[in-house]
Amino acid sequence: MGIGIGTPVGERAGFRLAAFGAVLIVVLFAGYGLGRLNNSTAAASAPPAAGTSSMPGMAMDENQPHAHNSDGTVSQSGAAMPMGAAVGGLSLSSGGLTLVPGKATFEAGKPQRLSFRVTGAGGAPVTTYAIVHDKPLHLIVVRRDLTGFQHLHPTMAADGTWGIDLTLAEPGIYRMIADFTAVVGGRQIATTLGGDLTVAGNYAPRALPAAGRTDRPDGFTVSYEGTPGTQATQPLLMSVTGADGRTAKLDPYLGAFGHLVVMRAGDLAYVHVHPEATLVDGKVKFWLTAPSSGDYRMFFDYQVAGEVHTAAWTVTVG
Ligand SMILES: [Cu+2]
Repeated sequence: MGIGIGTPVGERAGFRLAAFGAVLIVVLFAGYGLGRLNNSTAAASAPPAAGTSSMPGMAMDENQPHAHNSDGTVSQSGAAMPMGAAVGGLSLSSGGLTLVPGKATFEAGKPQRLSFRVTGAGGAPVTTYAIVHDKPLHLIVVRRDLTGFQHLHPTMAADGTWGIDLTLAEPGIYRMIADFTAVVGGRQIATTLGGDLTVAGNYAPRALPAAGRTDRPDGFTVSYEGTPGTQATQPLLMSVTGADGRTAKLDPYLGAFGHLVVMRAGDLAYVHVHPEATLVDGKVKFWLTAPSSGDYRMFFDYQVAGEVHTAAWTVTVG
């Protein structure tokens, strides 16, 4: 993700409209994050400007904290936030695009190629995607009981077929959730589509772990401060402590110091949140509005010494 010195959003907007075509080419070939669509107005985002506050209706900086919504909009803290964040991943189709999985049945514990396409009007596969957080498409796979979380990055063949080797460890029904920004006819469509994958066998669903603030993945101690709610956007601060008891040195991962995926128990509604561009006292700061009351599982991906780890917590939103 590019780091640059920008001008205020208001000034950039005029330039952006004039130079949209040129910026789009730079973005697609140089790997800068594209600004997400907002109210169907295509606008490419210049590299983020430190201290810039975005306004509703303006293009968003991918490096500013924000949440991706299912309707192709992006909610950003600092902007007027709707009550209860929009959710995605609940449907095969949204925003005029459809997820078309290949073989969706797997054998427990056996690696198998997962392939799928995203089609637009008339069933033609989409082949152009914006790079968002260093990747053209982010794929989340999780079992219906919210175990077995995986965050993957498939690759696309020229004909628009995505593929990745996937192992589903245990029997059950899994959800695949594709999070991407398609470029169709010069328009960007940011959306999140979801479909089922099944593993035959004796499915023994696990109860959601008790709500708590500390998880210990791979020898780290990972905690969060803050209380997600539905009425307002709340800050969440994640801290990562190494086995030596010291604050771990986080590496940027996919253009941010961490990625937070929040999934609702009961329907696996998906909210993906990115943090503020800089650490706050060594902690990763997110802003989150819960889409409703209920139980959630939060998955926090972070990177230390070149390796990605995932902490997870159960959160009950009142
Ligand atoms: Cu990803």
